[in-house]
Amino acid sequence: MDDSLFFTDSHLAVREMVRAFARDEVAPIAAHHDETQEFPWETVKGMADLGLLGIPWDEALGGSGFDTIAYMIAIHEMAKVCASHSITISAHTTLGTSPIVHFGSAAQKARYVPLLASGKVIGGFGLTEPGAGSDAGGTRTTAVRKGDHYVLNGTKRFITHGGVGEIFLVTAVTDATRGTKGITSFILTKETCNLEAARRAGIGHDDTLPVMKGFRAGKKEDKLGWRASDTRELIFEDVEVPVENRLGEEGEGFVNFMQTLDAGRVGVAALSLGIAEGALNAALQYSTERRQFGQPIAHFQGVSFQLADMATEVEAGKHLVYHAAWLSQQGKPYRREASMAKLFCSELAMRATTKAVQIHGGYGYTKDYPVERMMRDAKVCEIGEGTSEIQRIVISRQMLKDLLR
Ligand code: COS
Repeated sequence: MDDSLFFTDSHLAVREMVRAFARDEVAPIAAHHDETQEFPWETVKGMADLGLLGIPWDEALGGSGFDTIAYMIAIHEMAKVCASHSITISAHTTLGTSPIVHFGSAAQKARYVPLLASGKVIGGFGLTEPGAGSDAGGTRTTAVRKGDHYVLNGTKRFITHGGVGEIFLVTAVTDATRGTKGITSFILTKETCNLEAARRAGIGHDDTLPVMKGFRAGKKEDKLGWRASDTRELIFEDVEVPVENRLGEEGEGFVNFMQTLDAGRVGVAALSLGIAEGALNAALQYSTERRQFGQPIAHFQGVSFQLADMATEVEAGKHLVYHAAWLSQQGKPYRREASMAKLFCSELAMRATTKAVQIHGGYGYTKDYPVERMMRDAKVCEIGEGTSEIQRIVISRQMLKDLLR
């Protein structure tokens, strides 16, 4: 894709900055954090210092004042090197901050967005529950109004930043008779689970945020991929949440969260594209160095055709991702395009990383090369923020709606 199709000089400057940080700071530690599952506080602090945790928000709110395309560039570039760092940017920004930016009151924006946009505090989004995954409307968490507060009870599952985060947007049922229109969203706060590491890194904690009694992180997931990203349960036991922490009106939570996921899906598409491109770059490089039968393996058509297929699909993925980001930036409808980009790029990430491991042969199956991590990191892209099956539902429903209009 020619850079000038979607990118300006300032986009290219963001790309160079993220590329350099990913190469110099993230690449050397990615395998270690994948192995240990430790949250990479130091490099997350580095990302915050570069403004990568608030890229699309106004400077008045503490953001970097860039646009959606710049934001997607950062996710894409970071994922070429480390998917866990990339999902930290995406989950924190779209899932953990954008609902406040888009649906919050002026007071809520002023209170929470500067903390999140600067990266001082890590944010998260609590939608998924043990019994409500693809069926997001099947939420069982309840919020009962009692005077000037609500009382929340329930459990969320697979929540990115569940342990390390302090600010969360969560859904709960306020009126069980109204289906998805009885779901409301709230802003909840707690203390990070690793205060010592947060203090050491100088990020991830704010003393002025209330620690809500009964709100805590649960079990940390031991995952196949995205292992440096913190994924946990969130547990609510009679948590008293002030009415001023309700996000929007009662009953608006489901639609607000669905709109948030539309944006999140472009982010996961950009992340998937980054993994695929990272795998392509690694395979291309390796195929020129590895010699068998007296020549570099890139000279065998069995290898070079696979590289050609990967490069063609990466190119197609770029058009889908940046077109969806451009539509969103222009304020045009983009739900269908977001799902198409997510569906194509997440499945591409699996195909490309599998091919990259194959091209590396036995070495690709070891931790001596990053492609095995990339292959593990790719799988969840077909699952998180809506499975491939859900994307097909969203796309086909939209097509039928357009036909019957
Ligand atoms: N933007 C705005 N409104 C939306 C919307 C969106 N993206 N998606 C749904 N809505 C609205 C619908 O228009 C409908 O409103 P009306 O009744 O006024 O028409 C309402 O929300 C309910 O929608 P729908 O009937 O389509 O809900 P379903 O229960 O059938 O669920 C799917 C729709 C399956 C698409 C939804 O549950 C979904 O996306 N599930 C996957 C959840 C997910 O991605 N989880 C991963 C979280 S990881 S962070």
